[in-house]
Amino acid sequence: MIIREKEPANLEMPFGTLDGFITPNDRFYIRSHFPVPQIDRSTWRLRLEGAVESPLELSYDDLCGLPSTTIPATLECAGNGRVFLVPKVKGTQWELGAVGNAQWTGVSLGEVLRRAGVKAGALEVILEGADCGTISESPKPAGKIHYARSVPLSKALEGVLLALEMNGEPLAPSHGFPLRAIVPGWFGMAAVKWLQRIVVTEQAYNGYYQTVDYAFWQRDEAGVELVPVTQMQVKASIARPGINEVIPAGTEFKVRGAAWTADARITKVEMSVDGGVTWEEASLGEETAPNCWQLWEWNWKTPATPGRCILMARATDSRGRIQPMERDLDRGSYEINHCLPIEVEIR
Ligand SMILES: Nc1nc2c(c(=O)[nH]1)N[C@H]1C(S)=C(S)[C@@H](COP(=O)(O)O)O[C@H]1N2
Ligand SMILES: [Mo]
Repeated sequence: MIIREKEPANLEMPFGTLDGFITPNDRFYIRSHFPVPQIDRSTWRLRLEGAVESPLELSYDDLCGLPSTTIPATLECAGNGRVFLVPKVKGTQWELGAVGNAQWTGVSLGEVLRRAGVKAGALEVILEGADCGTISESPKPAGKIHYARSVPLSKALEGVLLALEMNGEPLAPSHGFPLRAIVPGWFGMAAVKWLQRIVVTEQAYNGYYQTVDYAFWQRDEAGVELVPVTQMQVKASIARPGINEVIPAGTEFKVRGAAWTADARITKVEMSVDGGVTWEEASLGEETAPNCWQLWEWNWKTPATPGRCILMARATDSRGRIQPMERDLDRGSYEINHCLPIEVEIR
């Protein structure tokens, strides 16, 4: 793993090691804002409160006793690829490896909400982690805050998982033990780790991590609005070759990577070796699942003459969304899905 920050641990998967549909736990990126909270499984409780008929308090064993499901889902940090942005923006300088795909096992959030009985006026569900700390840059609240994010009630009732296990093992402390949320199709920031409290609210939630942090500018009839980052954007990423890799001239090289989107299928991945002038279609891997990446590969006949070469991948999804060539500046330091140039050397 590549260390982007030592404490709290922010670790990136060396993306060139991508070699299967499922990312092994020890190669799954870690993104934490605060130190890992100390949690004792036997005294830990998940509280569910707010606009519900009967608030709940569930222990680890209570959750293990509820009906369980397993779903694969890809998590991508909303800042993945940030190191490619020019001029440089603040935030963890991820290269390509702040993304992974795992099997998540746990209880549906909808199931737990139905047990508590959601009141008629409910609008959103806030997910709060046990981790907390102070924010260093303004604007910032005074003192310590917990990491928290919300999802709309409709999403919370359908398709959010309260995960106890990752790839068949109890969650590691760094990945949110004992319990985390998985919001398939959304960027990683929604997948709140170390869950301790779920609050059903009748108002839109405007917490730190969806207003000041993890928000971007959206343009519509209303003008320009600051909105929370939610869905992952269509994207193909090149795992091999790596940046500045030296590749023999006049040979065949297997270019490999992964592509993903949200609430749609990847229908096409194209490759360009001339900086985006001409494109050729890559072949897509067999393994697919909703809101998961899909592996792809493309056989490259490398140039006969030595020199520099710029590779780019471009994904299209079943909703007709195509990766843009240019960076959308309204997205600030998030949602980096324009075609990224991977420069290599032919020798
Ligand atoms: N409680 C809590 N949950 C959190 C975070 C955090 O700092 N605290 N980081 C979020 C972000 S920004 C990402 S990208 C994912 C990363 O999950 P991972 O560390 O298991 O890969 O967790 C999310 N959940
Ligand atoms: Mo993230």
